[in-house]
This record gives sequence, C-alpha cells and structure tokens, in this order.
Amino acid sequence: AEPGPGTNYATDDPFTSPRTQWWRDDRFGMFIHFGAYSQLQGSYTRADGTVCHDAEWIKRQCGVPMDQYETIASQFNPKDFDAAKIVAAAKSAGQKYIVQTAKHHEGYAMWPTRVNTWNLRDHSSFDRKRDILAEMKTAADKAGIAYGLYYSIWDWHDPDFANPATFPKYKARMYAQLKELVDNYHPKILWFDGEWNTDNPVNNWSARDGEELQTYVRSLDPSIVINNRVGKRRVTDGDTGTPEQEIPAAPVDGQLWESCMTLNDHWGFAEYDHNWKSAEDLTRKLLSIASRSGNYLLNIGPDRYGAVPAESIDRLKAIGDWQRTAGQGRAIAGAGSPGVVAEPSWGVVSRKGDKLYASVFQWPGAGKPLTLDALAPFDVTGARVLGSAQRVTAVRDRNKIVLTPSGSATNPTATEIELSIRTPRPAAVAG
Ligand code: H79
Repeated sequence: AEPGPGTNYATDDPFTSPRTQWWRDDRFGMFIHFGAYSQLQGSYTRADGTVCHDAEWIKRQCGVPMDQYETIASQFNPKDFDAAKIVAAAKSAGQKYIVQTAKHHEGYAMWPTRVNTWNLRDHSSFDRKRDILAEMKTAADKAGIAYGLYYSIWDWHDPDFANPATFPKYKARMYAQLKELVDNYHPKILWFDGEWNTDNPVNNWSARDGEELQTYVRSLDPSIVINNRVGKRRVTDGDTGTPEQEIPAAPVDGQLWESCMTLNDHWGFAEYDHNWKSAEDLTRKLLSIASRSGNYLLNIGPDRYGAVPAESIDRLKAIGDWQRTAGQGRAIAGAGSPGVVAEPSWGVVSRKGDKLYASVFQWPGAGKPLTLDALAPFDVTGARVLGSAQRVTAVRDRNKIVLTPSGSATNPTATEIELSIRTPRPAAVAG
C-alpha cells in the first residue's frame, strides 16, 4: 500500500497511524512454526541410539551435525500441507492474521528463494512446483485474513553469518531474501527474531544494523508492520513489542505489544509433547491480553507432512465458539484497555467505544455483587449479561461500581457483562 496523504510511514506514531489500524483492531493472530526441523518431529536419534528431544531448536540443542541435518532436510516432504485448512482453522478461532516462519534460525527458506539452495524447493523431497507461502497468501487473501512472515536474522546454516569478516555478504543475501518475500508475498507483517547476542556470542547484529534493516523494509513497502526484534528490542525498534510466553500485567504505554505463545510447550511440532493448554485457559488469556490493549499470537506447529495436530484444531475452534456465543467476541476484536476502571480480581474488563465488557471468570452467585474500581468519572447507563435475560443492577458507591447480576453464569470460561457508559465531555481548554 502507498502512504496516505500526510502520513510519513517512516516517522508515524504506531499507536495512531492508519498503517497499524488493522493490527491494533485485530487482537488475535495465528503463529505458524514450520521448517526443516519439523521433519524430525521433536526427536533426534544419535549414532549411539540415544534420543535427544527439541523442536525448532533441535539442530542446536541436540548437536546435529550439519551434513546430517541436510540429509534430514532432503527427506522433508510436507505433501499434506493444506493452506485452506490452516486458514479455516484460524478463521474458526476468530484469528484475523497469520504470521508464518519463512526462515527460522536453521536458515532453511520455506519458499523457492533464488538466493541459495537451502530451501524447500531445492533441498527436500517435496513437489518442486509447490510454494506453500504462495498457497497461504492466496488462501489468507480469500478469507480476508492478513498474512505476515517471520524471518530469523540469526542463521545457523550460512557460514558468513558467524564470521565478522564476511558478515556483510550474509547481510546482502538476507536483504535479497527479504526483497523476494515482499515482492512475492506482500506480507502485512515482517516478524524478525534471532537478533540477540546473549545466547549467541558470534552474533554480529548491532542496534545500527537494526535501524538500517527497518529503513530497508520501509523502502520495500512502507505499510509493513514490523516487530521490535529488528534491532535490540528498544521501544524505538519497529512497531510492536514481543513478550514471549508471557502476558504483561498491565497496559503497556511505550509500544504496541503482542504476546506470542504456544498451545503446548513447543513452537515446532513435537510428537511427545501432549501438554496442551485448555480452551478455557486460552480464551481467558485472549480476554486478558485484549483488556490490556495487546495482541495474542497463538502458535500452531504442523507435523512433518504439514498436517496440523487435531488437538490444536480443536482448541482453536473452541476459542472461536466462545466468541461466537451471544456475540461475546465483541469483548476482543476492536476492543482494548478500559481506562476508566481498574482490572478486578474476578476477571478482566475491555472497552470498545461507549461499551465496557466485563469478562467474569469467577461468578459471584445469584444476588451477590461484583465490584469495579473507577479510575475516572463516568456514568453507567445500562447493563446486561450477553446471552441471558437476567437483570444486572449497576450502582455507584463513591469510586466503586457495584454490579449485581440476578442469575447464574452463562459460561464456565467467562460470562460477559456489557455496560453502556457515558464519560463526561472533556472541559474546553481556554486559550
Ligand atoms: O521462534 C520461537 C523460538 O524458537 C524463538 N522465538 C520464538 C518465537 C526463540 N529463540 N530463542 N529464544 C526464543 C529464546 C531462547 C531460548 C532458549 Fe532454549 C532457552 C535457548 C536455549 C534454552 C528453548 C529451549 C529453546 C531451545 C531450548
């Protein structure tokens, strides 16, 4: 997209820019970790017969020699990868955007790059004519879902990455790959990773490299949303903060943010990992994140054939089912931090325009009150429980709003109380 009149996308404010509007509204996206590591499905058997476990880090954590890793990649044949099915799973969850790994730390490109042969077309047993990123882009467009790509700066395969003398050669190849990605798949997000050096003493990436990369991406397409792992994760790096496997306790002021999290305990497919989070837990996490003006990027890891685990499909659908029940999803998409009330002990509260959505995790029992602490003056002009005919009274007692529902919870995950509010007009500023 071209910059709109009056908007300089190099210097705009991500909190208010039309460029990031869709991202700020969506609140819920799908992360996809799929790469050559998926071929191992989480288990590497060493020459001595012992088995080592890990997912997308298996090359490094299990010390797989490069020649063996390349042999494993040459067997990779994700023939069952079904873009329409994955997009339908995202849609069923109410996820509005997708971020897929184009290249993880292993350096393996999941598209037919012309920069090297370490890619899914040239180094696999897969159909040479297929391009799964193109398939995903087409399916996502068709479903009205935004499509973005993950790209790891850290690269375990390219020898020039770890050699300060030849690092500029690596950088040139990385820039060329990013141009391919932007030209061929028009990603709405570029999600960088692997820029840190605490775990990686030979990482030559600097804050300066990050600023340059950000400028480069903007020159390719100024509308792309970029995460903060482009540089050193300062609030000035990219557009969005990236808490990983955690949810900030309160709204974050310095930068837009998105919590990326897993459905079990791994990003890439791990056959032995059955520690799936419950749909209730996941739905409450989504509500909590939206109530603090964050986004939730929830991951799936397809198996070696490209199939998504049934446990993931089921949970995504359950999260969507909750949102579709009685229109409860309005507490999430387009909603954010309420501002006018503090987060209660019994749930979370989000706001969209002149409506507050109180998501009640612990229902008080018929006739018992739920209390909200007001942080600013406002009036409650109406209250109802979504999907229930019961009455809710809302009484102000100084800085407390006391809500008393007359019936039972509609839902064990979260029962939604919708409050209509009226905030005072700001006093006219003299001068
Ligand atoms: O792509 C996912 C991770 O692979 C990547 N970021 C998300 C989105 C990531 N790379 N590094 N880290 C996260 C942080 C480092 C984690 C480590 Fe470990 C702890 C490296 C070694 C111990 C976890 C356990 C990962 C490998 C083994």
